[in-house]
Amino acid sequence: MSTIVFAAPPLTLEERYGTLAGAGNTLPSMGLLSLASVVRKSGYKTAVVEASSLNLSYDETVRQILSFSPDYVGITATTVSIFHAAKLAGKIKEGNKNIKVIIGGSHITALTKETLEMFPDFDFAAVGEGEETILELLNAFDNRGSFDDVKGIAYRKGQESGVGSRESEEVYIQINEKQDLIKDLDSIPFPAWDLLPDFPKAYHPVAIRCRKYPAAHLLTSRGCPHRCIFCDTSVFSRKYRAFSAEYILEMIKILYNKYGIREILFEDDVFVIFKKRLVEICEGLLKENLKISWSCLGRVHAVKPDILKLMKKAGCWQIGYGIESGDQKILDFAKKAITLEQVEEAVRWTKEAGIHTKGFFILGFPLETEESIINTIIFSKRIMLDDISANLMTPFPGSEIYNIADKYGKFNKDWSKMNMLQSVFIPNGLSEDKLNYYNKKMLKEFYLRPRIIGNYLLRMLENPRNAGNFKRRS
Ligand code: B12
Repeated sequence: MSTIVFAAPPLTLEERYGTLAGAGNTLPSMGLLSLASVVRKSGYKTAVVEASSLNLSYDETVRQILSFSPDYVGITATTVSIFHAAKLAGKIKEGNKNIKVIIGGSHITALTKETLEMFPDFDFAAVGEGEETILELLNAFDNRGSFDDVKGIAYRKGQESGVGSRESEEVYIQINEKQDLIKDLDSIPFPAWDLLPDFPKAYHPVAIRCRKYPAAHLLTSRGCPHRCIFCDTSVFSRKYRAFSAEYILEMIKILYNKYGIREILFEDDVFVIFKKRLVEICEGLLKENLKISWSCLGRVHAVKPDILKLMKKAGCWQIGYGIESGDQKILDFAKKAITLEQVEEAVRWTKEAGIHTKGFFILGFPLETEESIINTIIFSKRIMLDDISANLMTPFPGSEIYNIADKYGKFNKDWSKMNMLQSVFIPNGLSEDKLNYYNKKMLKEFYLRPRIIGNYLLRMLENPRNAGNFKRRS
């Protein structure tokens, strides 16, 4: 059987978090852990090289990858890391030109053709959900079969069996039929955490999103039924599928017992929406009596006091709400399908249940004005939030706004700048300086208040690592 190494490309914390690099997130890619687990179950040799989490250089990443003598390397990339993925692919081929490089993840799924055209060192693309696709593709490689029937891939037709970049007049990008979404997510084996060197010690979330250590994150559902125009839904679509409560509790027990994990971050787009499953998870956690704390992301329209109380009892300490804007006109344009009243109510109920609240905001939507941004700043301070994150609007490939942003302002489509720190989109009537000014102002005005500073001091007393984590990489 052949060997496939999965890798996340080198992408430094500075590139992702700018001046907040010290508090950055180094959690591993759940996609790669899932893919590695799936191919291993089918008998392939595999390994995971998390260059981004471990802050590896290109040379070190390539050295580690080649040390496994792989036949194939699978790289994952979002838009901001696609150039890093291409550079890594080139360096792998310098090391061994026979290795086939497969690229997967959100960017290649959203912009398949132009990305393959731009980066010749990617031999194959996995478009969308990858578990079925990678097995079909490895099977076609190993059996020297045709790629025509492999669902969910794209490649250079006419060059697929050659190595490197053989030039041919007839070469064109072939995008095969879409892969079917996996019907029963519980059929996927548990993520291959055991393949991560130094797990969990070397992998941590953003400092302010964690209370206990060590911590791990989970994705317990795929797809989101909502239509927010800024969200890239290209990989899992709007069709919602979920792992069962039993599957999730089993994963948590493995993390708790085998790896000593004491905090879980549920990163699902829609963790709180399906109440029956949420209740089962909470009751399961209470029954198992695990000493974990956890946080999740939530939609304000989906929470009610009773479920919040149960979540608190089961260990939930923070909910991060996608609030986006404090101006209803902007929320409506963004198709967020929530009202400011719902936001206020959900945040109040969450606080009353004893759960910390974090608000995610975006500044610089189309139609945004100084007035609407000021409304957002005032709103963020008025409601009972404990933490906020305020990012500049970035129209990501795969989101509705990517295709319409040009109509509403100046849009720089340079993928390498799409890290939400730089202003790639400037709405008509605003300027880059204004956006940066208000972004800083929002954070400063929110955090430099006695209630928030007091909260932070308490959290540091509770766990001094909450302070240390900020300093670690600065
Ligand atoms: C958790 C998460 C994070 C974590 C990532 C931890 C980590 N190391 O992965 C953190 C908080 C660090 C993060 C950061 C960022 N994120 Co993020 N994140 C997510 C989130 C919520 C879940 C990702 C996940 O685990 N999915 C589950 C796994 C199973 O899916 P997957 O990774 O897509 O992998 C599957 C397929 O894509 C495919 N696949 C992927 N790679 C490969 C490779 C091969 C070889 C093959 C065959 C298949 C394959 O198969 C996998 C299994 O089906 C997604 C939204 C979402 N629901 O997916 C956003 C998302 C990926 N993030 C996004 C963004 C924008 C960012 C940031 C730029 C934001 C920022 N400034 O902080 C950074 C960039 C980080 C980076 N390294 O590139 C966007 C990407 C949009 C885009 N076009 O680029 C998403 C899609 C959110 C959205 N809906 O808009 N993120």
